[in-house]
Amino acid sequence: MPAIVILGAQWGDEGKGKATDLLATQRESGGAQIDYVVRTSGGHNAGHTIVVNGEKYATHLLPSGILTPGATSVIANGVVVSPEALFRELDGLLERGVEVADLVVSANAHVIASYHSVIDKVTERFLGKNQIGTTGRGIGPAYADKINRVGVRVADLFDEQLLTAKVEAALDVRNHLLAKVYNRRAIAVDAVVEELTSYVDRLRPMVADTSLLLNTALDEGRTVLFEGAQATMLDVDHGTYPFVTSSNPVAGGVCVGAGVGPTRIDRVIGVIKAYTTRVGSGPFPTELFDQDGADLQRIGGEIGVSTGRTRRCGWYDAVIARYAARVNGLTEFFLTKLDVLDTWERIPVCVAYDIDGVRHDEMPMTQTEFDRATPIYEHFDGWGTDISGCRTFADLPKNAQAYVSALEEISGAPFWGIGVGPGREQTIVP
Ligand code: 2SA
Ligand code: GDP
Ligand code: MG
Repeated sequence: MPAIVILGAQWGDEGKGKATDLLATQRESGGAQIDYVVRTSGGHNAGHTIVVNGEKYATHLLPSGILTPGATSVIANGVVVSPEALFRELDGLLERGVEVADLVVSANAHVIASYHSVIDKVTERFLGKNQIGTTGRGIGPAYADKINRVGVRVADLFDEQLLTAKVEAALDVRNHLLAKVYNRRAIAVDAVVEELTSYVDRLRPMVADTSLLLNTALDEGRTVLFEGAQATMLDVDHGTYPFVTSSNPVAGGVCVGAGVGPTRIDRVIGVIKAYTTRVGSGPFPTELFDQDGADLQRIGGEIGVSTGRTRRCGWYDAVIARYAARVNGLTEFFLTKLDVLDTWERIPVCVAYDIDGVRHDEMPMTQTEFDRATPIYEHFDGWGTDISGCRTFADLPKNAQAYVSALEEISGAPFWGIGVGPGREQTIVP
């Protein structure tokens, strides 16, 4: 299978890092031969956890494939790259003695400078109770510069004169806003240029035309894994706008973000938790405010990998699963964290929404309606045993099998794998 997309089917933190690592390392067990692991959207707002032999690693801007020797990691054009975050993360892995994979960065990727993060935080403060709950990493402001056509791209860093002109153009509007609206000091062009040029020597050997690289690799029959960041419900077009990130984490965004055509993609795997979580503001129909919510949060260890924020928790939402299957054209799901539900006697699953007394089996057309959606639940019997040692579907207790089969039937795509623990090996795959 030459081109595989892995993406988030809910609001993020579904276990994309684990799924990516699993596919990338199946090489050892004679499975998929992954040659490239590619990030195509977002930036260091992502937090992907991988547990190998009990040792925990978190990747943010780097693709999870950085931990797979032999696979090349690629940061493609659709990503917003903070050089500071990039090298901090790389150095963190090197200090831990990790054998990091080769890394290639697109010349066309846009750059995040420290002022983007300042603007992100100031804007959030200004929004007050309407704030998005961003990670404060400067993602939105960097994408805004890109769309406003005043962004700085990685290739610009190697020509100081050009870089200065571009930073000047970007800061012209920004400084006006900072002074007039936010009552803040102007950002100095020289300081930004100095900050960005301090990384060029280290960055230069990594920079390439990643669209050419990836298309050539696919022509040669190599396997490319596109690792999603954030998720479908955080997509700027298809998510819970405006409570979204500023990019397109859906499958279509992968093609734009990598310069690879849709006809080249063979599999699209949606990673989905056996319940739901969300970090940041915005509507969340199955959110729990009771002991069950607190228990899911505690047992699932639901804490943001990048910001340490507590994640909001709720039951599985099959309307969202079907929506994700549709807007991404999913060929399959990877269900994670089934083990977190081990201790519940009865497990509710949202099968449809009630909106103003009307049943909706599909995502409503508008966010105003979604905001008012209340879940219609079906209940399933729990299994009351530790399933973290199960390695085949037949190993699972009968009630766990029934729960998974019921989810599969109502979620819009077949289940390819099931996670029963954070470890690489704690997985049920065909
Ligand atoms: P931003 O910073 O502009 O992308 O924030 C906009 C919204 O997107 C959400 N978002 C995320 N949601 C879940 N996980 C993310 N990554 C980290 C993690 C988050 C963390 O893996 O845990 O550590 O807090 C992520 N990144 C962005 C964000 O919460 C806003 O709702
Ligand atoms: P990502 O952003 O989608 O890569 O997910 P995160 O790494 O932010 O959050 C997922 C969390 O769940 C991490 O702590 C993983 O180690 C953990 N995890 C992934 N799969 C499983 C699973 O099947 N069971 C359990 N218990 N934990 C899992
Ligand atoms: Mg995450």
